Amino acid sequence: MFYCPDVMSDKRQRARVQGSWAKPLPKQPRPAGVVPNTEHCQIAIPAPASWGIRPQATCGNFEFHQPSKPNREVPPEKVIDQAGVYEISHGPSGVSRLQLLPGFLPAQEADWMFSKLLAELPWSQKTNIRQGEAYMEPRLTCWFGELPYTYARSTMAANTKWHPLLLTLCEAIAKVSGRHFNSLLCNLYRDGHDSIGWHSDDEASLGAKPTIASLSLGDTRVFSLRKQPPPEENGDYTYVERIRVPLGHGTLLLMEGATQDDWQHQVAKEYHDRGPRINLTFRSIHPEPEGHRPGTKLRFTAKQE
Ligand SMILES: O=C(O)CCC(=O)C(=O)O
Repeated sequence: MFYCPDVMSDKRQRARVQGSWAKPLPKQPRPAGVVPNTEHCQIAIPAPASWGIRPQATCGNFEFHQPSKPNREVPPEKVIDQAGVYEISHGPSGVSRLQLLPGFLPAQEADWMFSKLLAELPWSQKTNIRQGEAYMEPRLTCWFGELPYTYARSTMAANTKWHPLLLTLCEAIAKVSGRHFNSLLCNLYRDGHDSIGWHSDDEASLGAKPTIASLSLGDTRVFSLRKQPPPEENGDYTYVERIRVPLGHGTLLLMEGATQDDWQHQVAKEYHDRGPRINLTFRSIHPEPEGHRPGTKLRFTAKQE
């Protein structure tokens, strides 16, 4: 900021302060940071040197210095919507990998499977605990597996009675992924207002570097991922990388490697018309070590609904 006082403005200033044509103001000590230059201008030196502007010898002759702290840009969100294998990050925990297979189920097969599972699975609304408060999940779920599954301080009892269609799907997915799954969490999003908050599937019972196979049926919803921020960001996700993966009818998504260590995922609410959607997430659950609290996270990321 700089300004050029002249006689008139000096008079105006005196008038405003003390009445018409008052005596000149006594000379004020110069405020810190204001230096007269050789012409009629004064330069107010901004206090922090990091702003990058330095006083110059003559008025109107400024040199721009790049601020020492460059502006940070929020990385643009990436979109994955084509079939393929994507290494989304390489970090100390290893490679995080997504495999997307749109059309894993042909549309007609996906249609009748969706209707059957919607009608025949034992859907219910689970109550979770967050910060000591109970809340209902904004979606319906059911669980199949030899072992109970605990997350968000609430346990889904073991349920060994698999629907025959789910057993067929589990085998088909094991074949394409080369992985064995012993458990399945089913989610039913009744409309766009149902959702699942940011979380990682990193409960100790899933073991290290779990592969999660996610099959979608029904209306398309956006599956979003965001990278875990480095420790110096203190849990601030503002500048992290983000990816969106639209998951349509019959699409299979595999999350592999360090994805659950280094990324979180969610299906956010959508406020325009969305029809029902079923998501089946096949996992492998292991008994938790003796003395280990069920449902404990490998890191402390709880689902935020
Ligand atoms: O509905 C989806 O696509 C994601 C489900 C999910 O994140 C989960 O079950 O942990």
